[in-house]
Amino acid sequence: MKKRIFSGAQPTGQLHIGNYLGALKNWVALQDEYEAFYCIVNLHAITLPQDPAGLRKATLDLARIYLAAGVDPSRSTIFIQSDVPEHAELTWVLSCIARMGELERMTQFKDKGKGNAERAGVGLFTYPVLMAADILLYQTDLVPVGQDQKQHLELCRDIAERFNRDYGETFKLPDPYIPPVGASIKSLQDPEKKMSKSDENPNGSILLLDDADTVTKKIKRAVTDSGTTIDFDETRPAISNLLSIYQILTEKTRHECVEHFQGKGYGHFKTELAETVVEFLRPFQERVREFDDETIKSILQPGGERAREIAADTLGDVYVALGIE
Ligand code: ATP
Ligand code: LTN
Repeated sequence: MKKRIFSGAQPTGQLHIGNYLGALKNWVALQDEYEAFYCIVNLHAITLPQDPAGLRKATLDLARIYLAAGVDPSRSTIFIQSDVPEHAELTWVLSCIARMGELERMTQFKDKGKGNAERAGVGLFTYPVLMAADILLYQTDLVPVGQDQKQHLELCRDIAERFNRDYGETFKLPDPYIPPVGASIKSLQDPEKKMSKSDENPNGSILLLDDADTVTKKIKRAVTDSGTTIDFDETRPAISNLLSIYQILTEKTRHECVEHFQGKGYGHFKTELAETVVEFLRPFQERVREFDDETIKSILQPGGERAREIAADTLGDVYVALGIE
C-alpha cells in the first residue's frame, strides 16, 4: 500500500512562482511514490470576502493550473473541497477539540486579520481547524507545503493527538514535507516578506501566467542588496532569493550557480534569470490553454466522488468514537 499525500491551494488571486516552487512542484514530484489527493480549497477562500462569479471561475482556473503543472489525474485525485461535505462536518468536531489559545498563536490569523480580531471573521480564526480536517479525513502521511504552513501542520498534529488520546486511536499523524530550497520565496520588492498572492504591489510577485515582457520587467525592477557579487549570503536576502529561483529552475547546486555567475554583475544575472523563468513558463502556459472547462469538470467530478468515499469512512469512525453515530 502506498503512503498518502494531501495538499491544497486556495482559489483566490493568481498563483505565483512561490506557490509553484514551494508546493506544486513537489506535488508533481511526489505523485508517483504516493497516493495523492490535491484539493482546491474553496471553503478556505471564503474566510475573506469573495465575489461569487470570480470564485466559481477561480476554482476551475486553479484546477487548470494543477493539471498544467503536471498533476496527473490518472494517478492523483484532484477535487473541490466543497464537493466533499465531510470537510465541513469534521471541522465542527475538531473545533470542539482545538483550543482558543492554540488558534490565537497562529501567525496567519494575525497577518490576514490585520491585527484586528474584533472585526475579523470567525472563519478566518478557525481556518487552521478546517485545514486539519482536510488532512485528517484522508489518514494522510505527508503534506507538501511551503514554510508558511508549518505552524498549521503542527496544530493539525496536536489536534489529532488529543483526539486519539481522548477517544481512541482514530487519526494518523501527518508529517509536513517542506522542500529544502524554495519553501519561502520572497517578494521581489521586499526580501523580508514572502511572495504573496495578496500583495498590493504587483511587482513583488512573478505570476505563473505573466507574459515574457512582464516577467522580464519585474525581474529588472527587483530590489538588490548592497554588494556586487552574485552569491548566497544571509546578510543579502534579495540576491539570495533571486539566486534560489534560478537554482531550482535550472536544477543546479548552489556551488554551480555561484561559479556560473562569478565575475558577472547584477545586470547579466537578471537577464539570465529572466530568460530562465520565461523558458520555464512558456510550456506551462501552453498547457494551461489546453484544458477547457468541460475537461476540467470531467476530472473534478469523479475526483470528488473518490475523495468522498475515503472521507466518509474516516468521519464514520470519528462519530463512532464520539458516540454520535
Ligand atoms: P499567498 O500567501 O501567496 O497569498 P496562500 O499561502 O494564502 O498564498 P495558497 O494558494 O493556498 O495560498 O498556497 C498554496 C501553497 O503555496 C501553500 O503550500 C503555501 O505554503 C505555498 N506558498 C505560498 N507562498 C509561498 C512562497 N512565497 N514561497 C513558497 N511557497 C509558498
Ligand atoms: N492553508 C493552506 C491551504 C490548505 C492546505 C490544506 C494545504 C488548505 N487545506 C491542507 C495543505 C493541506 C495555504 O496554503 N494557505
